[in-house]
Amino acid sequence: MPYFPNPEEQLHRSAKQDLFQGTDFYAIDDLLTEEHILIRNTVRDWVKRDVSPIIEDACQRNIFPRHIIKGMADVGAFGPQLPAEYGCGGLDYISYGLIMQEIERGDSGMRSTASVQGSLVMYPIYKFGSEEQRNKYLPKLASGEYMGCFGLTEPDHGSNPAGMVTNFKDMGDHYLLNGAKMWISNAPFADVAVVWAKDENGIVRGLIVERGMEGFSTPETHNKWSLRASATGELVFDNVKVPKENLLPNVQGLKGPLTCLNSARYGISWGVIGAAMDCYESAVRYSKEREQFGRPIGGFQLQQKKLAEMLTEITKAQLLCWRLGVLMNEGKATPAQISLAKRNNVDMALNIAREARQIHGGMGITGEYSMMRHMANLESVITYEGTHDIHLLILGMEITGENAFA
Ligand code: TGC
Ligand code: FAD
Repeated sequence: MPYFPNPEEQLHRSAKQDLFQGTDFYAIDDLLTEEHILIRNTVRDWVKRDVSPIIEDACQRNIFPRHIIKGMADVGAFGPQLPAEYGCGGLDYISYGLIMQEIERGDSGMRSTASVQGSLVMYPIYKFGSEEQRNKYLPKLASGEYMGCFGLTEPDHGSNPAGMVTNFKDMGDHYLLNGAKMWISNAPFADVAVVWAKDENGIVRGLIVERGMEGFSTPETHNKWSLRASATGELVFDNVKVPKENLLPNVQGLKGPLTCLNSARYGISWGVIGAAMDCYESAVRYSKEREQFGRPIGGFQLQQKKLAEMLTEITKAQLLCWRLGVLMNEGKATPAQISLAKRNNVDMALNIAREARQIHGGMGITGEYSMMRHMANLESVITYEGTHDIHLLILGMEITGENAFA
């Protein structure tokens, strides 16, 4: 993937007008503040201007459009929910959700870049890092000067991260890190990696690994059919000497990475509503324009059923997210509540992408429309940050008290 250097002019800018309006059947805007709406509209305008025209070409050609990082930082997509004193947004969780929604409306891969940076790299440094680490990394990550990635998954440990084998030894004046991580978003270009590894007592700890450290490499993962505008790779640690000051001091155990996932999974719950709305609105327009048997296909009951069910599911997902956002703001949201929203909303968006694709007939499989791209992207989204099955089991444990993982 030619993600770097990636001059903007390499990408074809489509002249097709982006007609997205935003779906709001239950006047959910009335539940938002003026600031929320301003933030959402700012990101929506940016996506229309800078993402929509290039995203189809970037995906088709498997290019991460690196030039948009600055714009993403300028609209406040990196760590919007973290304190302003570190150069972050100082916003609430509903603002964060709305930002993710608008970016994923453009493309799930773009939202991935923002989610990883904000929830999986900046958040752990803020929550579990020392004051020195916060001051060193957060302002640069917020501005996009540094990009980060999050290494939890390993080749043999995906759903079960507790089994990880990546480890580090205390060598007196530094740590020696060995192992490998797989399926890591942003890895091929990241400046810093938040890496979860076991210490000599088998306790999971977080380390900040920087590009350029000897023995650290980030080979890219090729031939993806999904998230083609997002760069994915491995993190390989071959006797990497990590300075002691790069250990995150304030967390031990698997709850460290899982706490970060709560924030990222929450963002995904909102993000996928964006992808679903994009597919739904496109299907509504097409159903009014496309005529068969002498009338618009939107006049046929079968197509109306599809559209009515899409609108119903989007509206339910929006209400779910809004309420979850309030609970997040109050510090009351539980991991199981977040699992329910991530699981429900991703599945909802994937179903809508499939149905909307059908409404577009043969045209639906082309890059003229966004559904096929959203559909392929959402196959990753339903797998990462905990698979659809894993979130069901988390809910099952919450309901019954029985742990199906053990
Ligand atoms: P278990 O024994 O249940 O828990 C271990 C410790 O963690 C605590 N805990 C949590 N803490 C905070 N938030 C949560 N959601 C938590 N869930 C559990 C728990 O209380 C315990 O704490 P302590 O103090 O007692 O030690 O753990 P388990 O080994 O049985 O596993 C549980 C399971 C399967 C639910 C969990 O491991 C899991 O969620 N697996 C899915 C893995 C996953 O989501 N990986 C994501 C990788 S990152 C990624 O995909 C990024 S994609 C980004 C993008 O591109 O957008
Ligand atoms: P497995 O865990 O092997 O699961 C395979 C199947 O078995 C799934 O259907 C699963 O639901 C099922 N299964 C597993 N255990 C059980 C069980 N106990 N009961 C019932 N069914 C079960 N990881 C990171 O750390 N950082 C990243 O930035 C990151 N980015 C990613 C980007 C992409 C594009 C993708 C595809 C993945 C990314 N991941 C990342 C990894 C992702 O989190 C894992 O793929 C995911 O957690 C699933 O792990 P796995 O692929 O090993 O599947």
